[in-house]
Amino acid sequence: MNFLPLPPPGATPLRVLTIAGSDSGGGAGLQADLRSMALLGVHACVAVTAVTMQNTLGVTGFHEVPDDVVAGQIEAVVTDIGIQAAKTGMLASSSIIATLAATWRRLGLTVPLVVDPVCASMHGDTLLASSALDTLRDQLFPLATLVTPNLDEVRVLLDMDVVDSTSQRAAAKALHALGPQWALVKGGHLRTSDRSRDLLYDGADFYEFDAPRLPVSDDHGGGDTLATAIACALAHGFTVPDAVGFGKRWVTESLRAAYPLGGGHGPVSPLFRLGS
Ligand code: PXL
Repeated sequence: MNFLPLPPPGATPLRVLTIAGSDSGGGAGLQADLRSMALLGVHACVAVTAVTMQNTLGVTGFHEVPDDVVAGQIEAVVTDIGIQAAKTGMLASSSIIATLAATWRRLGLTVPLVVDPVCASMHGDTLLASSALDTLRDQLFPLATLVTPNLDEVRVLLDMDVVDSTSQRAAAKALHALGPQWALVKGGHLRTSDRSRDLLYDGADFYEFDAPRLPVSDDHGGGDTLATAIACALAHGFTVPDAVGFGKRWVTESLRAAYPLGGGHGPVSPLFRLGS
């Protein structure tokens, strides 16, 4: 596959900020984001929102980072290092989301923002308080260049069940109506198809991204890896459809390279990029 161009040694790379939670097991969350960013030749900056206690079997709990510390990390990064794109993952609470939205506006940020609306882990453990859903929809979605829910998140956010391509289109329209410039409804969890079809919508046109459904149970961190690769491509100046196409290829190859770990679900692995 064609990768993003790597910066020559010694040259300052593009910078992408991940605003996300830590996964102690190293499979998902900001650890997944950092892996993909490094392998895509991007300098990763981080605003940690929460520290989860988890392994491959599940999340046993998490500690939220105070709102002012989340805001302080973002401000420290953008006022010195500068960023060309940002992405969000686990945001934990309503007040962290409100703080992020206010900080984004206060700093006058205009770079692309990819919002991966993480609500729960793959085991169903809560990563976002249900009281935070209104704040996410009302305050963060309107700031987003792109929102990337999976079908479980569509159900929680829109109260819609996606079962086929018609309902996937309806969900993309409903999601776009909440204010992001682009909406991507990921079809990977639609187990009735042997394809994984993601649908992108900008209020006018639909774009479909298709890949084979891989029989992989080690898929921890797949959504994070997709959103991160999209953010890195946007930092390079890709259009949103081209960035999503690149992200889809990146996560598909990372799924092929996923490895078993612990007693549960292992992570997708962008280490394929290093070759063998
Ligand atoms: O994959 C979504 C995700 C994001 N961030 C953190 C997570 C998970 C899933 O478990 O733990 C911290």
